[in-house]
Amino acid sequence: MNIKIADTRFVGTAHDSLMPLDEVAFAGRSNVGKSSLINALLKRKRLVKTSKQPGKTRNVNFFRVDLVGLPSLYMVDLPGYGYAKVSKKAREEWAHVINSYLEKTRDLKLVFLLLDIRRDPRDEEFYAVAMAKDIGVPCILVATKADKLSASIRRNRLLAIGRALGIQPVACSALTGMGLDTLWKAILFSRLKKTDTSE
Ligand SMILES: Nc1nc2c(ncn2[C@@H]2O[C@H](COP(=O)(O)OP(=O)(O)OP(=O)(O)O)[C@@H](O)[C@H]2O)c(=O)[nH]1
Ligand SMILES: [Mg+2]
Repeated sequence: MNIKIADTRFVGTAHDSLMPLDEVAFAGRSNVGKSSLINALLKRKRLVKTSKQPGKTRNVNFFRVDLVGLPSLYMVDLPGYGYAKVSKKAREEWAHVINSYLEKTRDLKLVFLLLDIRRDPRDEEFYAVAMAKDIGVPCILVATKADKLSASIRRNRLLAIGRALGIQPVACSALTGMGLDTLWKAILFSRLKKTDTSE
């Protein structure tokens, strides 16, 4: 896939001041690798801050991506859920931030739901899949940190996760670049489809 990126930049944490463009959101548990995946897709090392300390991303962060020969879009880094040490208040705040994003967005074309390839899906993942279905946005399951496993264990994990959630995951690694091409194809395809069916 020959995607040419002309420019990428952080443009804010709220829709209010932004011009409308297609959005692709990255959702998933804290520390699963959302920010790293955006950096990898955009071939940038430190556009999005990553951290060994979970719960780093608290806001909805918009990154504008200008592509050569294709319309611009936003990659939307959502705050990570399910960090065990976070208080009830922080969890409620998280739900509020996500819900107000979903209420405001008009241009969400695709959700990447990230899950660490070594972990089994839990309530939050089932909930996120159901929510995407509810709002009518295609959801692609991304099994992150696939570089941590050998090929045979990786295959077994993908099958197990796929069986549990009813969606076949794409194995990805921000480190080796595995799966990134497939994600770019999904981004391009989701935008084409919407354009075709618009009035
Ligand atoms: N081996 C490996 N490590 C990864 C990969 N992606 C992310 N990591 C590591 O996982 C940790 C968390 O990555 P982040 O990208 O900050 O995770 P996040 O989902 O944005 O986390 P929050 O912002 O807290 O929700 C960092 O130490 C990353 O270096 C990957 O593909 N392979
Ligand atoms: Mg992050």
